[in-house]
Amino acid sequence: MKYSMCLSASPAKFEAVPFTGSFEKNLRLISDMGFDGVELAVRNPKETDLDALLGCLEAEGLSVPAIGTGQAWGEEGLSFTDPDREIRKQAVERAVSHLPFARQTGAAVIIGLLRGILTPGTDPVQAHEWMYDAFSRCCDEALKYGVRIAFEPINRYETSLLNGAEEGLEFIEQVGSSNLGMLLDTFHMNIEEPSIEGSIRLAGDKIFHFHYADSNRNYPGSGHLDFASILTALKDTGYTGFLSGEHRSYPDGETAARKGIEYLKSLGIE
Ligand code: LER
Ligand code: MN
Repeated sequence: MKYSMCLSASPAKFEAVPFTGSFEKNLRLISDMGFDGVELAVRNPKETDLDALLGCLEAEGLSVPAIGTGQAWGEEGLSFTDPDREIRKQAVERAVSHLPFARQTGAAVIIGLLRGILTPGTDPVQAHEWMYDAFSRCCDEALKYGVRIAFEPINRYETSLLNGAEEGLEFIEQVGSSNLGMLLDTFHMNIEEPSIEGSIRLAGDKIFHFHYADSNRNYPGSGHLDFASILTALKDTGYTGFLSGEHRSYPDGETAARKGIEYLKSLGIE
């Protein structure tokens, strides 16, 4: 298994990332802990010196398996399902603007909360159509760049649009793009899935990326998820991608990241 750690290119509100502060210092720590890559959260590629970031990543020998796009929602309120057409347009443009860097790094582009929530007063069928339209456009553009899009089911307390793996897979099938797959996150799965292992097996080769956190969204080993069983199910699907740490920084970022990777590696599931 290959390991990556979620890291933001700029300060952000999202709490499930262990590291804040100096980007270069964090990269060094992450590399020293035995991670193979960094999942980079980028708010706006046009306002980020991506060449400089890439230079730092290369200096530490870290790859970029995926790019997180959720800050456009969390920090700016852009979404695929906003009732305002202009905001929907900007959300799609923002997603598309990640593609050049994704091609350069070989990263998948994650679409999680950029799909939005169901705004009060919006017809769910209409929201679904907007979402379908936005994903179709992103996938068409991404195909031109040879980039994969990883759609993330997210638990009901963060959005009411597509919470579980089964409905996520139906949506992916409906969009019908070969470059659209799924990001499964053990924290959301623990809330939404009838069986975490069963849903991993159901998603099979549509799993493009994977987030780990324990049941309490702290580092693996600090909650009640059975990671030996979860990683075995994932391995059985033939998954060869990264396990990406997206968990809280309790008791502190460095300790959490270190304990998480050490615990998962100790399970011996290669
Ligand atoms: C992002 O990967 C995620 O898991 C969400 O909880 C973001 O709100
Ligand atoms: Mn996640």
